[in-house]
Amino acid sequence: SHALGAEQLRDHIAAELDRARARTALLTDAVDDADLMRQHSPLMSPLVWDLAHVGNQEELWLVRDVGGRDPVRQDIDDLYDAFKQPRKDRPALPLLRPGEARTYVGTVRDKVYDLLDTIRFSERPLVADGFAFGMIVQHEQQHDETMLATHQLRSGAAVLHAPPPPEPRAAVGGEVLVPAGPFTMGTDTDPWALDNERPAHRVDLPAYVIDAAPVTNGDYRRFIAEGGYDDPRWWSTQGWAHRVDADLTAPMHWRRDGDGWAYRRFGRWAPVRDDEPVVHVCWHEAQAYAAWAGKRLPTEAEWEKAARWDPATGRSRRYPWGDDDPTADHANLGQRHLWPAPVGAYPAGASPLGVHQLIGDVWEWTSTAFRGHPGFTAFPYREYSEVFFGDDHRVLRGGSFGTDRAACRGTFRNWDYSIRRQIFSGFRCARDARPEESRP
Ligand code: AVJ
Ligand code: FE
Repeated sequence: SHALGAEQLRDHIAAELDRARARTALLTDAVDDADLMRQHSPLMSPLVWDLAHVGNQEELWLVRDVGGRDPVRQDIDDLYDAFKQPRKDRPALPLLRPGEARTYVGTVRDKVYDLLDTIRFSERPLVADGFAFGMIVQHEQQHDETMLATHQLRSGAAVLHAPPPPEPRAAVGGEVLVPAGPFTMGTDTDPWALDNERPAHRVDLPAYVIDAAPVTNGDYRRFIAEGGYDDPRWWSTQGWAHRVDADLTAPMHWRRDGDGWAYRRFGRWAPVRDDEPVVHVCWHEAQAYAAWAGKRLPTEAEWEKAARWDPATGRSRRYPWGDDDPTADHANLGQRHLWPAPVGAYPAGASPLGVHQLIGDVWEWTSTAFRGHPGFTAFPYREYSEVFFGDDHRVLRGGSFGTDRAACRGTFRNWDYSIRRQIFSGFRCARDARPEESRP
């Protein structure tokens, strides 16, 4: 949207706000009021908390800060402050009831449309290129993915429906060599990129090899069958302690089904399909699998070079396929389908070097702890990313089937604790190139 005129930018923002709200409505209208108020897992908020929190952030940033308008509901700020209210305590709070929450988010949104009619996209950094609006669009879409993860944890009959993802259209497998050399990581130019994606900077990497596709259920089943969960050799000290404590034996939502496995997705049991990327594994499981396979997880820089570097021009692009926004042909995004697509389903989304399904399907764990890029400055608030920097969080890249295209690009960074697997997390492996492989 960098080159858009003010009128086009306004239309683009309105369309993106509408698209996010339609998804929020779909996720929150799918269940009854009692279900909206219930906590489906101590890891998650009641859906009605996410709903009003989305409205409250929109009120804080757009109505009050950008617009300078009077508060709509200042009295509820503390209830919907994620830092003041730990997830496990949220169901006991005097939350807005579902009807009140819907009215609240609607009132806030009407004020935002009003503001959008008169706003000048000035040089004030918060509104330049519509940044604050883009931040709020991404915030709502991120909470929509969180709500989708809550639906996945919910017991009871299925309430979400979507067509299955496409079948494979290309034979994809093996590994891809990425030659040694520098590339540009991060961005200065993507107008809605968040603070942690900035600034652009050069990173020089030795030659490495990365899997052409995410690790599949079939691959992962071999790791289980060959005793991967019983052999501390493959696990880090911390990972093994967690494996024992949490009694991990398979990805979350899997159960044995005769000789095979089934997994529960959004209220329905389905046989585990070998050619789909594995999902719902924690960082420790990913790390142990990679060690068992004689490989390792990619660093975040290795992931991004594989996803963005164009060997023909040396330039870093927005996506593996180029600079164009994702379409349904490129990637499995946006809850269009309710699980990862089989490997080979998105040949049009491959990188020039032939790395597939980097965007969409599953968030991919990297070995990297979440920190600021060199030259990082928190914007517009420390609580978006900076307070999470450190060794406790690992970076995930690429987005899942539940990530909207507005909150997903070659530079986008997600993060979580290494024990978390209620998110739509998978991985691919990498390794150092052997000397005979890296010689031109
Ligand atoms: C970037 C997905 C880790 O959900 O905690 C939502 C996004 N930040 N509200 C999260 C976010 C504030 C964040 N993640
Ligand atoms: Fe939030």
